[in-house]
Parts: sequence; structure tokens; C-alpha cells
Amino acid sequence: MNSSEATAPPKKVKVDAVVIGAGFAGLYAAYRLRGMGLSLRAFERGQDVGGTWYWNRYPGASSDSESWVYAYTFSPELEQEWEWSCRFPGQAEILRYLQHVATRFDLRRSFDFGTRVTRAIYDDASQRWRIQTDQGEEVECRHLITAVGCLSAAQVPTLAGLEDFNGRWFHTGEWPHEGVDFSGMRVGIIGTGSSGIQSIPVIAREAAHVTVFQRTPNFSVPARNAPISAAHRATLKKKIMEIRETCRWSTIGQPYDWRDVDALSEDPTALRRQFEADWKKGGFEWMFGSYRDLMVDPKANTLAADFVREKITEIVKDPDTARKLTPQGYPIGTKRLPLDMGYFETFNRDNVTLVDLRETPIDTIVANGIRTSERTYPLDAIVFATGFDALTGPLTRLNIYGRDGEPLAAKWSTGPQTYLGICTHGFPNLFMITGPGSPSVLGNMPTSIEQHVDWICDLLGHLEATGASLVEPTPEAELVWGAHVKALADATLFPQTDSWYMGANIPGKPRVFLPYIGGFGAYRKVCDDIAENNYEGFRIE
Ligand code: NA7
Repeated sequence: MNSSEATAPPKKVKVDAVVIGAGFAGLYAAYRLRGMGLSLRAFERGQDVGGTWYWNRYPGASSDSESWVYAYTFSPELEQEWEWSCRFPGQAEILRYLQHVATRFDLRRSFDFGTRVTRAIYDDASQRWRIQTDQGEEVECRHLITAVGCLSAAQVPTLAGLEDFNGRWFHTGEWPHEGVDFSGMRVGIIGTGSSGIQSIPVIAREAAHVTVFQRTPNFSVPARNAPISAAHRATLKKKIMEIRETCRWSTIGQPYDWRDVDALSEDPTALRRQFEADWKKGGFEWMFGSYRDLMVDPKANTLAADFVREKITEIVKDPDTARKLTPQGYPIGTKRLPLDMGYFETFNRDNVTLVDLRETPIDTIVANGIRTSERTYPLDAIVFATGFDALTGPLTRLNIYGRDGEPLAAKWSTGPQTYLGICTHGFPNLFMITGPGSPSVLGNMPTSIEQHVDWICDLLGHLEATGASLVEPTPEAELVWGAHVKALADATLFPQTDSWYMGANIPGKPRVFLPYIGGFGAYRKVCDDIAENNYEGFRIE
């Protein structure tokens, strides 16, 4: 054997399981599957671990869940040894954490980095998945586990003239690793979702001028980020088990839940006091640890929305800018609520201009900037904070073909059909971590991810123990689950709004509320009950 033969990767490999993705989900899946003694190959298109936190390196990128819950719980030693610096850690710190986890548990050796899965085809005769990569490799496996994230398929809108732009342009979700020096530049930022709201204040501090192109004004709540004191850290470490348990059974995987009080039955003075106190505290708790009728009763929701509208008017000095920034016509919280670090205050700066695209839409991009229906804004750089083809996009873009060669994208052409958001009929032994129809983006992702991976591993263990080789949801179970997910969403205010939860940000995408909104704790119980009931709704053979 010559040396090149000795080092060349095998062109065809057979393993028990393939994992796609090396973010929070893929790393934990690799850890668990290896722990079960399964042979494994894992692929990651990035050059290293990190997933969301590998790609989203835009200025100001940070977690919106508190650091002490935005972390794995599977290793008490890891929990005790890792020290978060602050309440809402930034991208670099979260990436360091995931790199640490990969090193500590020697996870990188299961992964091929810089390798994109181009196709996954199910072969009924052998009951195996055939996985192809852009590195020319083909792997056969019994179980295919997608850990591709919910917000990983970046969406750059089709705008005429982009190819003529002389400056540089970036999407927040595919940010250059070497960073971007905006000093002295005139920067245009399109989009005021979470990514825009996090990055605009930071870029405005660096750039000569920032022009924000806003299509829909967004509600936002202060994060109130702060360093974690030594005393607070000690308390957190002592109480960590209790915090974890609360997260596991709460509505959004956080250590708090809806209060047992309706906003509409609260005394107005007490309500105001409560909103103010929570506003000072900062974080999602302002909305999702608040009155339980906020997301189901339009009148209750208006109380919360009016409070934030007032805050915007108070913060933003120029009345016309304040008016343009004030959201109207949709309930607060029904678009993913951003947390901010001085977003509205940023519009008081002399070097920041707001362009309301509802009043003056973008006409075209030109060589030196962006032309709206009113005028041209000269720019040196454009930042697209325009979001993602959420939840389904990362999966349908994988080119997955199920039984009889059915493409997943075709099966889901009118909306995703899943059982528990984990499996889908016609695609045996395909397991989607935080897929559509599971709580996913409506909760703290690591909590969701660990529950999914553990549940999937238990199911694989069950197959092993019973000598079965195939698992697939029945079409009936899938229909019932889809109807349940829809009914739960329809009982809330969420479906009323154009949001990426509804697929509304992608032209031509079916309008379906994508995540499961029944609450993370409730979902966990459903999953546990199904498992206990001999995996009711699944065909196992
Ligand atoms: P979002 O929440 O989808 O926000 C995208 C923003 O971009 C939003 O304000 C959109 O306006 C705007 N947008 C999208 N397309 C266009 C076009 N064609 N023209 C003008 N404006 C446009 O994505 P994010 O990345 O901010 O947030 C995803 C995050 O949520 C994720 O990273 C987590 O942190 C949670 P619209 O509201 O659709 O009118």
C-alpha cells in the first residue's frame, strides 16, 4: 500500500448512524450515539464546530437566553467547570464554549468538517440511507439524524442591481470570519429583526454613518446584559439542578413561566408597576414570564404593546423617527421578540438615519448605494439582516429522498408534515432534531435539543432491544399531530402576523405556523407518554 492509499478516505463506508451538523444539536447527538456504542459519521459544512455560532459572527450577535440556561446539562462536571462572563453571552463566548465541549469530550474525531451533505437517499430494499457529500464520499447508514438548526438557511432578498453594487455586502448569518472593519464607512442595514436589532447599535458606534432600511417596525425589549458577579455565579452553580428542572417543564424552556394572572383582570396600576419592574429587569421574562393572557387575548396583548410603544416614544427624541419605529397593526410577540442593547437609543445618534420602506420602498441597488422611490443613499457596504428560510429550509435544502424516491421538499410543498417534529412518514429512520412541529424556536434551544436527542436515543435503544430495524410514523399519527399543532397555534394570536414562524418571509412558502406552541413541558410529557405507550403512532419492525 502506498502512502496516498493509506491516507485517502474510504469512498464507501457503512455505519450505524450519520449526523448532519456540528452545532449544539450535532455535538450532543454525536456524544450520545457514540456513548451507545453505535458507529457514526458526522458531517459539518463549516470548518469547525459551532453551528449557528460558527456562522453568525455579525457585530453584537448574542444569545437571548441567559447564559446559565443556554448550555448543556448532560455533564454536571461541564456545568460546574464552565464560567460564563455575563448574562447574555456574545457569539465569540458561546463559540468558545462549544469548542471547549468538542475538545473535552473528544467529539471532533467523529466529524468531517468543510463537508456538505449534498443528498440523502433512502433505499427500501436494504433499509438504509445513502448519504453523499460534496467531497465525493458516500456513506450508508441505518439512522439519519439531522442537526441542521432552525435558522441556518440564510435568505438574501432578490433586489435588482445587487450585482452592480461597488461596495461589499454581507448577510448576518454568513459573516466573514476575519470580521469587518466598518470605520469610516457609510453602511446600509436592511432588516430590523433580531439580527438587525442586535447589530445596528454596534455598527453605528463604528461606522461613519448607518442607514437602516426598515420594512416592518419591530417591538423590542431591553436585554439589560451585565457581568455575572462571583456571588451570583456561586448561587447559580449551587441552584443549577433546580434551574434545569424548571426549564425542562416550563413553557419556553426557561426558568420562569406565565404568571397565574390575566392582564385583563389585573388592576391597571398594579399592571403598570409590573410591566415597569419587568422592563427594568430585562429579558424575555418581560413577555413570556408575564400575564398568561398576553399571547391569546388581543386586548391583553394591546396592553403590553401599548407599554412598549410608549417606551419607544419616550426613548426616541425625534418624533417622526419615533413614529416610524413604532409597530402598529400586529400583536407584540407574534414576530420573534428581539432583546436589545440600546436599539431605540441608537436612533438618537447623529450618524443614524431611518428609512421607512413602507413609505419609500427600495427601487434598486445601484453601484454606489441603494435607491428608494425617493432618493439614492450612497453606501460603502450593505448588511442584509434579512433572516432565514426558517425551520423547513435547512431540511428541504438537504435533498432528502424517502421511500420510492419521494423528495422531502415535495412532500412538504404545502407545509411540513411530521410526527412530533421528529419523524415524517415515508422517510424511515430519519430523525430531525428540533424539526418543524416541535417547540424548537419557541423555547430555549439547548433544552429542546437535549430532550430531542435523549428521546431519539431512547427510541434507537428500543429498536436495538427489540431486534427491530425500522421506525416510521403512521400517516394517521402524522395527520393528527399536524392538526394538533395547528389547533394550538390557532388558539393564539401568532397566526395573525406575517412572520418567519408562519413562513411569511419567504416568497411562495406555504403559510403554516411551523413550531409547536403547546409549551415545552407539555411537549416533553407527550413525547414521554408516547414512548411509554410502546411508541404509539409509530410503525416499528
Ligand atoms: P428576521 O427576524 O426574519 O428579520 C428579518 C428582517 O429583514 C425583518 O425586519 C424583515 O422585515 C426584513 N426583511 C426581509 N426581507 C426584506 C426585504 N426584501 N426588504 C426589506 N426588509 C426585509 O431575521 P433575523 O436574522 O433578524 O432573526 C432571526 C433570529 O431570530 C435568529 O437569529 C434568532 O436570534 C431569533 P419584515 O418584518 O419581514 O417586514
